[in-house]
Amino acid sequence: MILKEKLSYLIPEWRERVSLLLNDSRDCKVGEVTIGQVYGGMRGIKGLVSDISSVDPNEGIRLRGFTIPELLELLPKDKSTEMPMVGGLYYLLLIGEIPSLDEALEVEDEWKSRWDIPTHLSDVLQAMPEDASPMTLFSQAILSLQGESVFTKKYREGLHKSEYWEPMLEDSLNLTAKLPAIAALIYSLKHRDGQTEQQDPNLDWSANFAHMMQVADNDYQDLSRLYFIIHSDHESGNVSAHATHLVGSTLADIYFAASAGMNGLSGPLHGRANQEGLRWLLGVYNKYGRVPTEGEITEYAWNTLNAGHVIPGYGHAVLRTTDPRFTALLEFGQKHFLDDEIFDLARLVYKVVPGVLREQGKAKNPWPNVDAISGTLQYHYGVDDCNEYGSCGFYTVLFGVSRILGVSSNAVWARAMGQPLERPKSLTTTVLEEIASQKG
Ligand code: HAX
Repeated sequence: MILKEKLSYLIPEWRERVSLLLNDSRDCKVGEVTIGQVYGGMRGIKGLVSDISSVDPNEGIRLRGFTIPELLELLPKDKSTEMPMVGGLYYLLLIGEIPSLDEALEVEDEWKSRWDIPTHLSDVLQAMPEDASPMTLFSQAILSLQGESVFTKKYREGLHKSEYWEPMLEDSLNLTAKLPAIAALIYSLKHRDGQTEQQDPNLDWSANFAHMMQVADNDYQDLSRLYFIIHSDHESGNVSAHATHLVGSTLADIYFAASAGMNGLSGPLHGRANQEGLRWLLGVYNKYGRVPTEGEITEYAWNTLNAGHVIPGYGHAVLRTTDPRFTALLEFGQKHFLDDEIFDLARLVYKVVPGVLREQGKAKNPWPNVDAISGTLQYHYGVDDCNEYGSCGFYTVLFGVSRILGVSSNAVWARAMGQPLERPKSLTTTVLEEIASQKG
């Protein structure tokens, strides 16, 4: 298998590189920690490693060194598609190089050989109560596959530490292969009759998802490719990535680790901001029964802030500029949607809300993140976040499908590099007060 071959070649070099770094410079300081950071969600503390992606506050995400526009141009595409294949992205995340078309297709084929979901998974999801959120189903679906973990089986058999990454790669491929079918099944259980289309071996991973979702417009295939590429990784300190890594650091397999990550993604300050973002837009729209004026949006935004709520989709813990993932989706919509009032509203909100947040003066970043717009694109194609019984969260499942590409790539490398159990130190407030008084 191509990924295993390439990784077998790369991993020894990386082990040597890191071992040299640690031997020569173990005590070299990378920063200092303030009491504000200890009490402030560890914002900005440099304490994690990822060579797979990094976020610059003023530029945004780079995946393996490539910006989003670069990825969309360089990753291999099939002749008839506007957006690249996600198989190529997964190759890039794992191997660190842009693949050839054949290499991307090999990953796609690898997924096809592993994409069947077991009957018990559907049974588990069907048994969930009606009001269970789609994210609950998603997390359960992942956990329900845990019994198949090759890593856990090999670990029990006594696998040598240096080989841990191999079954981790197997598990990651097995899990990622099944994600489109799992997401489509969840959608069908929540919004239709619980049945999904058969997967089509002539389609790539994302197009198969669009096919199983039964979205008639072919552009949805390209939106799916774009969506799954841009949400895949956002360095390692965000909650879904960090939770996955934290749980994985105990040598839990990818099913336990990714499920934990998805539980983290479900919060409204993180992945659920995509449903909150659309809900906020629909709230403004429904209040006026039309696309409101800039003045009306300003008033609505102030009402949100004055009620003690956040404006979903705006602000970020790291970014200090418009999120390039937002821009990529904006450009897609501008190209494909001639007439869509909710999408137009999201564009208008982008003109207004940064000024409101600046005037309020609290948010360090008044600019939109990806969640300010992503829901409008799903909504355009008739994919809903909530069903008629008020069970909401499908958009976050879509975010999760993509995020598992990133966290599983990181998990393979974490095993390859022997990253240890994560265990930072906590302090009492009394100790912090003592430190503060000593420093004067
Ligand atoms: N609306 C209103 N207030 C906001 C705000 C927003 N969009 N963004 C930040 N603030 C407020 C914070 O709540 C905080 O207020 P308090 O001092 O009263 O606690 C203050 O501004 C300073 O916050 P910050 O330092 O700028 O931001 P944080 O790093 O603490 O938080 C968040 C980053 C993303 C959580 C924050 O900007 C937010 O809540 N945004 C809205 C929710 C959202 O869009 N989340 C998705 C983020 C991207 C992501 O992870 N996607 O999955």
